[in-house]
Amino acid sequence: MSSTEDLDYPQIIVQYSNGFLISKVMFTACELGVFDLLLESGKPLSSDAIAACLGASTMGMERLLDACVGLKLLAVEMTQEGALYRNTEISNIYLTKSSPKSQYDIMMYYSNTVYLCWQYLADAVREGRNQYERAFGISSKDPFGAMYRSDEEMLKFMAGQNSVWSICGRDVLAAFDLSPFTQIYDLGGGGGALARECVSLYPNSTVTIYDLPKVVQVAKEQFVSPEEQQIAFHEGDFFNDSIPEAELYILSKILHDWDDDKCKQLLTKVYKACKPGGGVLLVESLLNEDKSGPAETQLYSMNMLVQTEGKERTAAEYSKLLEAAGFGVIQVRRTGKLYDAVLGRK
Ligand code: ASE
Repeated sequence: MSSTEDLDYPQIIVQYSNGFLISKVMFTACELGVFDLLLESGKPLSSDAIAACLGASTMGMERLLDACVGLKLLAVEMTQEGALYRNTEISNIYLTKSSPKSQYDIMMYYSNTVYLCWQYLADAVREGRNQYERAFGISSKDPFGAMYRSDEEMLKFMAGQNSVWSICGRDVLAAFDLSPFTQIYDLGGGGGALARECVSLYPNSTVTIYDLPKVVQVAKEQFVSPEEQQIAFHEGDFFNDSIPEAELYILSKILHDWDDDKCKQLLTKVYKACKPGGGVLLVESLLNEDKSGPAETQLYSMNMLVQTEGKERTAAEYSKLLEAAGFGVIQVRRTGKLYDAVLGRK
């Protein structure tokens, strides 16, 4: 019998109960700058030295560091001067702020924003709607009005979304040969990390990030440099403003924010704007057709419940939405990573 089936010691239940403790330890070590300090120092450090550098208690820091060792986020070696801590390879790559593949920003968004919404998961399930009113005392009518309730929150969201593309962007863009499309719009492209991956993978393409004016402003100021000449911007609200003509539209983690009606409305608009022979690329985390998994996607769908008006969907569900909007040939590619790709052609 495998440990997950042992009824005397239900390993899986214990593991799931402790799941949030694991997340919070990792988020906290990131937030306090443990991994950054150990990267910069270039040599293993004692808990006293780490605590002193980061302005933390020695007692609290030692416990946090030991927990990170247990979680394999740090390594420890015993010396005559006592225990010395260093980053593991994976921590250097993904948990330090400065690494090109850093997941720091998405973790800070999870730890400080998503976490607070999940406090009201039971209410979200009872009511079938997001929990901004309970979590932050703000109206939940317009989810992006709520998510972008301050410039700081908007920036944290944009940075968080960008960090995801540093690990998944290439795979979703390479899932199809997009080289025939040179004129591309990334609708809701935010901080531009996916646009950047796109122009690097397809050097003949130009990607225009279409997003709300305040998002575009921050993207220009903080995320995309003017030297990146293959990336352009267009300010607008894709539900209420016009969408310019292009060969390919990328909708990356957009449809999962909205209900079927809004998705059809947006896709119909995209279809009308699209050049004949062009297409739309949906980048989403796909549920299995019987909705039996993947667990990560199911959990993301719970997150869409507490934070948005949308849900994660199956490939067949996305295909139906695309067909309803007029798109013809529809192809699905699973990447084996968090996000998958669906291409619809006009
Ligand atoms: C959205 C994406 C996210 C809207 C709200 C969000 C993410 C977190 N909150 O389009 C990133 C993806 N992660 C999850 C849990 O869905």
